Amino acid sequence: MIGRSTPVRVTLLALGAWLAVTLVSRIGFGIVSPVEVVFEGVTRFLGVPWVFNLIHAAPWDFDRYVKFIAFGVIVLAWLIVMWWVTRRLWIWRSAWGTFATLAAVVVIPLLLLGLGVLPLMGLGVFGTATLNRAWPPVPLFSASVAALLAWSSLVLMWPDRAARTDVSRRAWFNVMSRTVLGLALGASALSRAFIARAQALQGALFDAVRGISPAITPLGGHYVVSKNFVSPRVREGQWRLEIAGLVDTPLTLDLDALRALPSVTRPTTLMCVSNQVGGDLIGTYEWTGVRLADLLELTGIRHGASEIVLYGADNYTDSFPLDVGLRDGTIVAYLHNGESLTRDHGFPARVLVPGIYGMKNVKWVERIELAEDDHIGYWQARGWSDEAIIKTLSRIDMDQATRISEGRWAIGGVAFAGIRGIRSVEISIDGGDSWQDAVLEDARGPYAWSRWTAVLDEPTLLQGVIVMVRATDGTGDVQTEIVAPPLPDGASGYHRRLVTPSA
Ligand SMILES: Nc1nc2c(c(=O)[nH]1)N[C@H]1C(S)=C(S)[C@@H](COP(=O)(O)O)O[C@H]1N2
Ligand SMILES: [Mo]
Repeated sequence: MIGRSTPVRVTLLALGAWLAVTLVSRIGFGIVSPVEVVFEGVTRFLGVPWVFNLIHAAPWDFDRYVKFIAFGVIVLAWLIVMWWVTRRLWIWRSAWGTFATLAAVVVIPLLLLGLGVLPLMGLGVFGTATLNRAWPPVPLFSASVAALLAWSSLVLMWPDRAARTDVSRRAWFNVMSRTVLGLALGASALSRAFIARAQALQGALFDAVRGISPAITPLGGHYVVSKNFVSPRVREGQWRLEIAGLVDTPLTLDLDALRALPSVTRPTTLMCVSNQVGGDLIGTYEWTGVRLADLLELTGIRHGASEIVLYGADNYTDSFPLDVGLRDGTIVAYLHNGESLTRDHGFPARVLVPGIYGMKNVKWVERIELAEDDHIGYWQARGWSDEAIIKTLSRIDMDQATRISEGRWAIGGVAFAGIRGIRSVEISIDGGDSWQDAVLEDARGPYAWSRWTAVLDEPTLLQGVIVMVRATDGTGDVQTEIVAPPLPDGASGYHRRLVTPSA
């Protein structure tokens, strides 16, 4: 049964198992894999935008497969080297000694990687500074150690080698199983401590930076935009929401009926299409309301419906495609930050639709109509974009840095890319020649902006320094530096600001 090709087979098996575990935990649980950490680091370290250009030129979502294939090749090479080394190892006559030798072969390269190579690349210990996730690499690196130990023991126990050692399979199994168990327990305790510490440090940093936007905009702090000189006053008792058009059973709700339906609460960032680079027509409230998908569940959707048209009490209309309306984040909201909507924000109810600009988030909404064809809304008739997909934005919130420790000063701001999310934020102090990673705070939810902070050292700052910021969205696309005005589909370009130390 066991022939010459066994080591190769065992190696491939171990590699396959390892990749399977990594893929399942990535796709199923969103746990960032060491594959991505290393890939991210290598590409960033080598500064090879062409790698990404190549990947993004592919017509399908090639990106993640390239990462896994590339990393698979690296792991395979490593396994082959280890197999070669273990074959030539001096095998002691005790299970522990043999085990220690093997463990060193496996663990030392991992420690070198985690404590040496990755920090040197600026990715933090075990890659903890990457991808906005401080902890997942730690348990996964530990799992990799365990998997590789298991593999190495298989190599050791293949017959022609076993024949030359006094270590019994049972002794070997005992040692190995105990170590793997210990490793797993230790790693989970370690990573829990790590999470707590990282969160505390991060929280303290964001609290310390003066002038940074709060993650949730306090009531009254949100921008207000409407076509009206004075906001319409809608009487609660007279207000009705009609859902009509291509539905099976049209529905009319008063405010009590809307409030009685199951609701959701979501931090959602709204941004006006006319927001300038660095502008403040952006804010994040926690909105509460009923999912539009749930409302359309009640009415049914007739064949042929492809567009949702909204009508406000101020003769305002706008529309978006049906599939955008059916997104989880699209709601008919009646509370912001736990309180009834103010008149300016659309009392008694308004629509929130993540991913597209503010104008599509119709306030004082009275009628939701399913239609067959696209509809030209109020602003579209005036030349503004109909698709209105939010462009990636990043903003520096202050022009005075906060001193956080001896010789170190911090600035910060927000970044937003609609439903694509923010993967990373970088700043440049040399006009864009080089970029340094900012610390990213976890967004409060998939529809909310992310806050960032970055540290500047004193000599840089003293004379005043022009800081530039750019973000990378959740799909890996870097914010465009091409300058565009707000009309017709939103401003773009990098925000820059002269920063000095605070008095
Ligand atoms: N009924 C109605 N809804 C409207 C508008 C309007 O003029 N009338 N303005 C839109 C625009 S352009 C923006 S940016 C957002 C602003 O929402 P906010 O004032 O709650 O921040 O509302 C949108 N919804
Ligand atoms: Mo807007």
